[in-house]
Amino acid sequence: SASGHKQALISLSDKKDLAFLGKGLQELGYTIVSTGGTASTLESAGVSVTKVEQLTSFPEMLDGRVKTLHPSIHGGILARRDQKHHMDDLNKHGIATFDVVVVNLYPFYNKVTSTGGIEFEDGIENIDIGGPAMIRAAAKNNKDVLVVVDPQDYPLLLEFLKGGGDDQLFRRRLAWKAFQHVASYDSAVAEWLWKQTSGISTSSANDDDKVLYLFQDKFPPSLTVPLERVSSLRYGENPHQKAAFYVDKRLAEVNAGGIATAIQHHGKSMSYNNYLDADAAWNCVSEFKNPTCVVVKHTNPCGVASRDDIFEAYRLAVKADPVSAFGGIVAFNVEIDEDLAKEIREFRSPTDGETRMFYEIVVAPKYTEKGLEILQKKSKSLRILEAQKNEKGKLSLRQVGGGWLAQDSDDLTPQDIQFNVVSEKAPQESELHDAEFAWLCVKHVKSNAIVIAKNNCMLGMGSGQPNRVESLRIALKKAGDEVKGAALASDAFFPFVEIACENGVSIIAEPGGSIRDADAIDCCNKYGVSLLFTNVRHFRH
Ligand code: 93A
Repeated sequence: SASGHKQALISLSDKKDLAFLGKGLQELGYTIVSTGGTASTLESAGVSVTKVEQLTSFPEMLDGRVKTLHPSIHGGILARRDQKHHMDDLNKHGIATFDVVVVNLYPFYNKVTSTGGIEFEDGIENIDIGGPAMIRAAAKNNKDVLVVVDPQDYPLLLEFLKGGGDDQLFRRRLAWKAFQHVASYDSAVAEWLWKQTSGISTSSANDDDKVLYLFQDKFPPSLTVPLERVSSLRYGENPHQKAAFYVDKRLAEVNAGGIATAIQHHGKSMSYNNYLDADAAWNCVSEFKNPTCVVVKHTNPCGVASRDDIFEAYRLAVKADPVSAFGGIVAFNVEIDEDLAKEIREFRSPTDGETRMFYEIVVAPKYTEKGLEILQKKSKSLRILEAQKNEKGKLSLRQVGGGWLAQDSDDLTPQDIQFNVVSEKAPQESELHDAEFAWLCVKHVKSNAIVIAKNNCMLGMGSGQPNRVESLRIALKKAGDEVKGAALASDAFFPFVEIACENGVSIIAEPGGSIRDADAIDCCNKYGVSLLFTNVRHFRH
């Protein structure tokens, strides 16, 4: 500092490792200046502190809203050491420089997401103003001020100071982290405030105050998604693409479930494509209430089966398309115990009855200890994931060149919609059930999507074809003879009813609502097939 002795400013809400930091700085000869609570904690740990009030000659006021917002603090942080007139200013007012600023903020995010919620006024009081001001000031003057916002960095800071503290790159990294910290904090505040605006009456708004009407939209005018890099991936979709994995901090902190926060118990590290496929498999299997197994390849379910006996469900899901299932992702919506794990380990490919099935990933909500142990022995590389069910109603984001698309997640269940019978033939209970099952599956298949299913089991699917008739042909071919008496679901308008009828399906579910609906109905009547209109389209692009 100006007088040659070193000063550190510490003001922390999260007092984790504060004693360690304080003792470390004191040993290095720093004078420590702190706000009320931080000062008390340091003093109880035997570290001597100067209170901020002593520097400012002002008490903390307005219930603590103004503690550190004072020239004695901000002058000491912001002054340029290489500008004589800056230092003259400090001397004139008797202000000493700070070399180190350690601050973390009021835990706003945890407060507003705490169970039971929080009153608007309480939320407001938890918005930190003085903290971000100090962090930003210190980060701006990073050339001469070290700024630390993360308790994990205390040991690094002390090491750095012991070594003389010359490395400008290290100082810039801390400054980057500091601005990142404040930015994600402000994002959380903005998002919370956005939520507080819904339901606010706009009737009092005058006509030229159009901006208020924006708040009746579901989506905010700008999105603030605090993403945190969890890991670097070995590569992206292809080996020549670099890649990393980010977790949405807000969702992770409120335990919103989903593949991003799954626990990996075993196996090679997750790859870019692994995340995509595991996500698809987990989303699909989570859809079902009964014990279900889903096999996914390249983000499409190629086998889906529900059974009271999960063993049988597993075998059926693999048998639906054993060639595709090889090297796929297997997901369960029930706990994997010892016996099921053995079955997964031992099951032989239905194609030759010999080769043991090989999978990239197993996903389940739970494992018994034994179950886990047995799966771990299946192979070194098998990734074993324990995932929590996705919370509904989450924002879905996808990237396009230069921008992002936002939408609600597609959370509709068969209970939310109506399967209206439009044919002469009314379906039997079991046929209706097959149609619902096929409809649930088709939601998870890339458009154009056709699913053929019967007795809680997917028999064939056609996905991703640029025309629907091709998807239909593929689904029929996969279902083979089993198509007779099965249900067919189409993700969107289905003009190829006749082909389906000729091949022997007994019930068809599609959105309906096209000018050619009458043709479809006539055709089903001719073949004695049941036709259901759902009024709901299920594109997945
Ligand atoms: O209410 S504030 O926005 N006004 C301030 O002037 C101020 N200065 C520091 N909050 C302020 N702080 C915050 O107090 C810090 O960011 C830190 O989180 C907390 C530490 O308070 P204490 O040391 O009393 O526990």
